[in-house]
Amino acid sequence: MIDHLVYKNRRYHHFWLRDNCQCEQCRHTSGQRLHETWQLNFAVAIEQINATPLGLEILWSGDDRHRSFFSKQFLAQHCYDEESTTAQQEADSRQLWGTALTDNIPCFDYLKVISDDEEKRQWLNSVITYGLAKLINVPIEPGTILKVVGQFGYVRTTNYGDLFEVLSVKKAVNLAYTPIPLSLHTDNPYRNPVPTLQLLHCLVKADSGGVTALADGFYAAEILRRDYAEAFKLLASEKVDFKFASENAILQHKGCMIEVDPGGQVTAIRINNRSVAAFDLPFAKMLPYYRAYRQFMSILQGDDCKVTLTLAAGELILFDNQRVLHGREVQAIGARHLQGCYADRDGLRSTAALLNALLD
Ligand code: OGA
Ligand code: NM2
Ligand code: ZN
Ligand code: ZN
Repeated sequence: MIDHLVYKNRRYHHFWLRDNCQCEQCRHTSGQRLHETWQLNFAVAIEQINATPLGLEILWSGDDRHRSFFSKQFLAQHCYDEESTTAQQEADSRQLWGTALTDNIPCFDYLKVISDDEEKRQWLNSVITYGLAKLINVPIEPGTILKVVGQFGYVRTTNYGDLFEVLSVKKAVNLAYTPIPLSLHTDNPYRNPVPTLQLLHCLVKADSGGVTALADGFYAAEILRRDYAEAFKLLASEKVDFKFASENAILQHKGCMIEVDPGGQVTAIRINNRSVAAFDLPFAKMLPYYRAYRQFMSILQGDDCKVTLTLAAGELILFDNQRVLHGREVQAIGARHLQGCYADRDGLRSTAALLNALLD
């Protein structure tokens, strides 16, 4: 039995077409589906088909004699008869980067971003493409970081607050709140879900030290996959535990240091030397896992991946916390004050999509 048709050299299953009927019985004015996919006749057949200059008209056989119309634009947009998947397209739109980005970090002016939609769109699209962008001329008024988040989305409040003060304090609950250097990491891997975006805003720069390190974890993961395939496999398949505990929070989550989707695309990185718990792996995998972890860290911290910069007062970085690792190098001398804040990708992508639709 024939279960599909061919239109402009692409195959479309009859059932897929019936399910995606755009008529007013099948779609609410909001665009949302009205019929229940699981209740449609799986053996649906076509009685009559008409190719017009605008698209395809179909009369379905059987009792309901339903009529569908598919515009040629709709069919072109949804030609699933191809190798490339949505995940692949998403990965293709990313620009992986290494140390060469040092002098080319996407950089925008706060005042332009808040007053010009085109500038804002480029800022947000940079975060989607590179996983990070820098803002300059951000007022050093405490709390401004919340206004920056308000430009594209919503604050992700955690046990650290709406925003957190990165300052050296006496009784620190986290190494963050000491002057100690921090190797490249992603924040909060002990949380599920992990905050997908992070912002760091410099209010006061240290007299010396307090250097910011950044690395594209997806780029480093591809180097590991190419040069140490077994190591990549271990980090992408064995879960380890991450933990954080203080007076007001007990957090724990198990995850892979490199997360991949079923198609093999890297989707997230979880690295945090401070908070990864004692490895609890099968005996035979313990040393190979350590070796793999060390290899990945040396790639990340090495000369090919890492970018360093010292944030000046009024500078802010916004980055994807599941892709771009950050760290702090060289013990800070003198007062240093950053404000940090978490947010999520969905809000940023939504704002970028609205601006892209408006300005294209
Ligand atoms: C942190 C952190 C960065 C810095 O606290 O997790 O990455 O520059 N801080 O202090
Ligand atoms: N702070 C800065 O994920 C981490 O524990 C990194 C987070 C305390 C909010 C530090
Ligand atoms: Zn219909
Ligand atoms: Zn951090």
